[in-house]
Amino acid sequence: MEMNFLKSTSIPAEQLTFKQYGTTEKSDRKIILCISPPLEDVNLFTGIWQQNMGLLKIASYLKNRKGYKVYYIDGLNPEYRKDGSCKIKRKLIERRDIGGINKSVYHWGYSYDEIIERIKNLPRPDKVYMSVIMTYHYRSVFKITKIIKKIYPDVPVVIGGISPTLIPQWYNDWVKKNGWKDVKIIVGDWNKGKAKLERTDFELLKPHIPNFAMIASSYGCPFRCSFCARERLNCKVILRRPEDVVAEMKEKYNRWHVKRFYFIDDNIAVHEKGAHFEHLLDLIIESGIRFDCEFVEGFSPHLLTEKILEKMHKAGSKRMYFGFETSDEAMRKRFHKAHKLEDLYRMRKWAWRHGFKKHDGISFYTLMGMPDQSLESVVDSILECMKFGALPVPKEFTPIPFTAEWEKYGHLVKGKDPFDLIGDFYPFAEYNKISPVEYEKLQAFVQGERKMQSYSFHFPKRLDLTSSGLFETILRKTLTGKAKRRKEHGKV
Ligand code: B12
Ligand code: SF4
Repeated sequence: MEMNFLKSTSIPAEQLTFKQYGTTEKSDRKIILCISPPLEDVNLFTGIWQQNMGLLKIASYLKNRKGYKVYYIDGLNPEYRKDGSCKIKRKLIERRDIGGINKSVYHWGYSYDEIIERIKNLPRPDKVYMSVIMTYHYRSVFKITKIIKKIYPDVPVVIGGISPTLIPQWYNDWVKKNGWKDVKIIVGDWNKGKAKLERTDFELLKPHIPNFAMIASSYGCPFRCSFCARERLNCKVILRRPEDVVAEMKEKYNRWHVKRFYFIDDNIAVHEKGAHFEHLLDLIIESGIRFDCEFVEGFSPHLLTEKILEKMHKAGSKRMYFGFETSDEAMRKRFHKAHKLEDLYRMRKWAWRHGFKKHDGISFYTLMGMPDQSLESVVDSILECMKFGALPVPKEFTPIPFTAEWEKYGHLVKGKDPFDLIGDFYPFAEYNKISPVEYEKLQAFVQGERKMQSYSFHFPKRLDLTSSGLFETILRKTLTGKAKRRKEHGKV
């Protein structure tokens, strides 16, 4: 694949030399340039949860412990607003026809021209560090590496993070093809996981200081869900001292006015039989600061106790997230989910008792578009979430190497470009013989349902639930089946 992206930039490639760019500022300290790239994707979780925490922690470590001069470019260039929202600029770069539906692919964040500008306005680095999270976000890293190699041919580049850890071959083949000897692809943790204990230093993000922070008090989980790459990524359990986590929160609150924290622990309640989590919650409550804490990566419900739920709400958590995944018993077994449906019902009773709201107080992630997963099974899962009183959050499946699902189904996508495996493209729709249109109708139905519950009576216009389409027929059949079963069991 020939990268001709430089043609589209206004600065001619031959002008991209170190002599022209890079300020003359001299430093006796080692200079590291960290770049979190802009992203090419269909949908981004814009506004929230977009912080390359891995790279930011490494940058913070190098700056604060090693004393290096560190520059950090956040390629998404988020614009944080006073009302707590955030905007990320996007530009349409491609339209794809996915089985009859049009999907728009956007470039999110700085343009490559702007990245070049940013780089050239900083001192010449001794080393460049780059990191990327999602496997399918590799494209902008490739482009930026080419840019750096044009500007500074002799500056080593190190690329790490979750994406190269999961698809190292893809990266190594590309480095080899370009003949670079000093572009290194690193698999796994940086420096044996030391940076994971580090606080993120928002000074590095100046002048765009975020109005939220991603944070983790622990890494690792003993379970083995079939679609999750946790074992490859966080094979060791690493716990931060809760005192240090809360000290980081206070520091961010006092210095940067950050109140909102997104905890991304793999499975926070599993460590020390819940004592780690409880201790953390106690300290947050004792701090006396009204933080907003969201534990977005979900919990195993069987590990939660009533006491934990009560403390979570007191510690500023308004919403709970669970990996519900499916209502289908056979699928639940396939996923190796550790919890049972009764665990969720027990947890719900406590959650509602202690202040979590019905419907939008509990969110259930559910999987869709997996190979050998019927549409009936997905529809039933969504309806079960609604019946439960939870907000369904259907997640389009993206296959991940080093997982049990990949072992079984990876051959179906072997040799494909990781970019084409974005969940929004429904990579297994053809194999499942389900048109992407049906999955989109399901998403539209859920969105309409959500709006009805929380805001207004708006239903997606393109969805006519009386039509004879596959999704509509399955929805009606599942609803009738459920009503019949309820009647048989004597419930109205
Ligand atoms: C936080 C998170 C999110 C967040 C935000 C991600 C973000 N900031 O952009 C949210 C909730 C939005 C999210 C969404 C999704 N996520 Co997610 N997410 C994670 C999670 C839990 C943690 C990542 C993290 O920050 N870790 C903490 C930091 C400290 O660790 P780290 O990044 O690995 O960094 C270390 C090393 O990688 C290395 N390193 C990092 N950078 C560098 C650089 C250099 C130079 C070097 C040498 C080393 C190095 O050293 C670091 C310190 O030790 C991971 C799972 C996991 N446990 O890692 C899944 C994970 C990345 N997500 C995954 C998935 C599937 C998704 C979704 C597609 C789910 C869906 N179907 O909607 C969406 C897609 C969103 C999108 N389009 O961006 C998959 C990966 C999918 C893939 N194909 O790549 C993962 C692996 C979970 C899984 N199922 O196994 N996610
Ligand atoms: S419980 Fe969560 S973190 Fe643990 S293996 Fe399952 S999905 Fe991954």
